[in-house]
Amino acid sequence: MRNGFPKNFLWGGAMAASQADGAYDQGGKGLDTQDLRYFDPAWTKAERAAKANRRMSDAKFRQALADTQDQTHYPFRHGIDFYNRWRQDLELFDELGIKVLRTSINWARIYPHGDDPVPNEEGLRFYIDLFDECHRRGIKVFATILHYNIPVDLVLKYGGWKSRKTVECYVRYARTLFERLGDRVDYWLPFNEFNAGKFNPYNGVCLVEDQEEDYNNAIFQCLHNQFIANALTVKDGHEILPGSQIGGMIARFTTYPATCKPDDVMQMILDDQYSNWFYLDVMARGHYPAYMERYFETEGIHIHMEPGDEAILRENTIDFVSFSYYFSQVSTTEQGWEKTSGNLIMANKNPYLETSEWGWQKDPVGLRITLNQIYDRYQLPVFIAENGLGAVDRVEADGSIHDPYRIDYLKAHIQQMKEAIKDGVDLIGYTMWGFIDLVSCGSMEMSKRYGVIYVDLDDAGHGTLARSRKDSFYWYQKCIRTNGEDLA
Ligand code: BGP
Repeated sequence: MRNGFPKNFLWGGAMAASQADGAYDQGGKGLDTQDLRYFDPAWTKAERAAKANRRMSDAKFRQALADTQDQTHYPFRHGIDFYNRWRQDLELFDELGIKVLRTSINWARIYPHGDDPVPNEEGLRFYIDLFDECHRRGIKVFATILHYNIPVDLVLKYGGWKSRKTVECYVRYARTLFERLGDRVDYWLPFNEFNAGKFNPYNGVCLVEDQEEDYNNAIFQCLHNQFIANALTVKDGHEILPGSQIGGMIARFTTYPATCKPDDVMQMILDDQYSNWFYLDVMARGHYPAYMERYFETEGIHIHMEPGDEAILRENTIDFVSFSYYFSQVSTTEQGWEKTSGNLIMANKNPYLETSEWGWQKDPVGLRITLNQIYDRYQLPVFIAENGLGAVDRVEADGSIHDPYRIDYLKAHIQQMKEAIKDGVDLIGYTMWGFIDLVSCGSMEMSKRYGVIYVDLDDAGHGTLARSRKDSFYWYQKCIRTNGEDLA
């Protein structure tokens, strides 16, 4: 039995370009789809949670294209200005002791319009410098090739992921990264949270609901195109960089039957298939699972495949499995079950669990369950690409930030990771989400903070942007230093 974390375990931190980098109009970057998401700092808590305010619409999309100078209502345009502050930030990351940095590359920095004839050298330079500096400090790089945001022009010109033209542009973009960034990257992830395409279609596949005649069908067509883009990227990556590690990722919605009633258990199996396994099954097993045929028939979904698609999927499967983990939920056939929020979805409530301030159900044991389920299903190395607690932090008069709630959350989850390793799971890394505060993806607030590093910025984009260490910084630093042994 393996007792404790392996010697070379990859402790790290995760972030994403659209939520951190800002500098939306610097360095030759083109406008991207996340730059268009509208937020009003004056919204009440209920308004911030309202689906209509979070989701993209045709009117909002058009308005955002016209509002090119406004940053107050478009928080992804400023992020935490990592683009201009990364050198100082890396000093702090190094002090924290992380072994790996997970961040995403912004497609619109490399190809501003998506289909440009040549890449933007200034964009490539940014990543070359950033990743070289990580390596110089002994920090490995886990690069997400696409964390939601695509160049807006691909949506305007080709309909985004509905079109094979976008697949072509994406594959060329990824090939440029393999060729130009090469072994500056240690782990590659073609797509963040693959199932986001279904559960948050604007983020995942850049669809605007009221622009679509058959929204659900368009979602699955886009997903198919992304599966092909993913497999072709695995192929190119393996050819250009032999031995490279290329993974697949989902937002994991761990689910339990609400009762031991057989109908609830069956519902759990179906929920798991449709919301989780489908996406990993295609990427890791290389084909559409049989259970989806029934789903597609019931839902009237028709996916257009091109000759050769099945072989592309079959021949180019992923090397490791990763996922984000924030909550669990229950499955039931009972109508009217109480709901609560969760990452990307509304979840059925579990009476045994407490929730975060945003209603997400905290479930450390669920992480052990998930690790066992995933490893058992795929027998591939597993990487926890995201996990963390979004909370409101208070800065004391002396500048300190006491966040015992975050320490408790991380501790409980890391303890369960340790248990999963004892269970035999080949867990290779953990990149804590938003280890430096950044703009929330779902609610677009700055006040929903995940970091062990605090960033002085409010929801309206005001603040000095100064970075400081929370209590959890010192806790995570010790955890990493002792390879997960000292969690006190
Ligand atoms: C995941 C995304 C991240 C991140 C996280 C937390 O779905 O990959 O980008 O933001 O969720 O979500 P939120 O920011 O909505 O709290």
